[in-house]
Amino acid sequence: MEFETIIYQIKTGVGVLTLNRPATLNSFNGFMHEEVKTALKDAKTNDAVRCLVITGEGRGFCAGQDLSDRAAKVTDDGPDLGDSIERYYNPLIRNIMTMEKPVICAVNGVAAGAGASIALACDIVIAARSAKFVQAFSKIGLVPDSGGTFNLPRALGLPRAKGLALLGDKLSAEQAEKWGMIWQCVDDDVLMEEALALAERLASLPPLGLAMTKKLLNNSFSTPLHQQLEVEKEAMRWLGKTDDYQEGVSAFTEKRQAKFTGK
Ligand code: T3D
Repeated sequence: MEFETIIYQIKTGVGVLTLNRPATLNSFNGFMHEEVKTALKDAKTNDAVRCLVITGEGRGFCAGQDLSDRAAKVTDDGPDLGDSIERYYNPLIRNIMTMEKPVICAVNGVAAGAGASIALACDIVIAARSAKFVQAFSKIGLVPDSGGTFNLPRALGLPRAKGLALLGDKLSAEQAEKWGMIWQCVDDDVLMEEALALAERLASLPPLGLAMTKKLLNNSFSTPLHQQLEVEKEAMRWLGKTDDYQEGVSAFTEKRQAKFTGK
């Protein structure tokens, strides 16, 4: 598929979506939102994609909204940012968090504003040692959007989420790993190699089980225990009848590599 503001490629079960507006640290304009939406739709529906990696071109991952689009006052009372959030950012986060496939964020450089929120919305975040996470919103009088106020305290707990969101300080990838906000921090030159290795591992695992695991974990913070136990039970009942469960058990007992089909 041909795009102008992103690169989207599929190889060995893995889709790689690269944000590609490096001159503005891959910040979002409306056109890039549309192209990302198209790529995410393909990743969601295309059987050739069993895991998606999102990364950025150049020295940044994503600096959130392109602020040059916001510099001019479009109306006397200012722009309707709620409209932009409803049209672009909220669907983007829903598309990532509800995709029935694992999404890895390979944070190659600074992730600021909605860029940081996108990383937090992904299932596994692996970051280059030089990368930074910045809750840039407070410096321009906004709130952490794109699920930031939801995912940041869940990843870090309230005290650290509040410190980062109110101060807008840069958080290094190393500190983010120490605090448990991301899965792993790796040397810059091996970031994509490591991200793709993780993605290929995930692409070879049973898709239905992974999709259900993601869903249950994402919902767990807003579900009471008795209900979560019921949901787990029903998931096990359903997954136990899949071909992939049979294949997994057979491969284990026969001491061979399993081959999962997603059925
Ligand atoms: O509006 C809506 O639709 C509502 C939704 C909002 C969602 C949001 O994301 S709000 C938050 C928007 N983002 C920011 O506030 C971040 C702004 N950027 C920064 O604070 C810094 O650039 C960084 C901390 C990300 C990186 O700093 P640094 O020193 O490494 O790089 P730099 O020199 O500031 O930036 C490099 C270039 O990218 C520079 O352009 P130049 O001077 O080389 O021509 C800079 O202007 C440009 N750039 C960086 N971020 C943005 C940007 N251009 C447009 N929009 C940006 N967000």
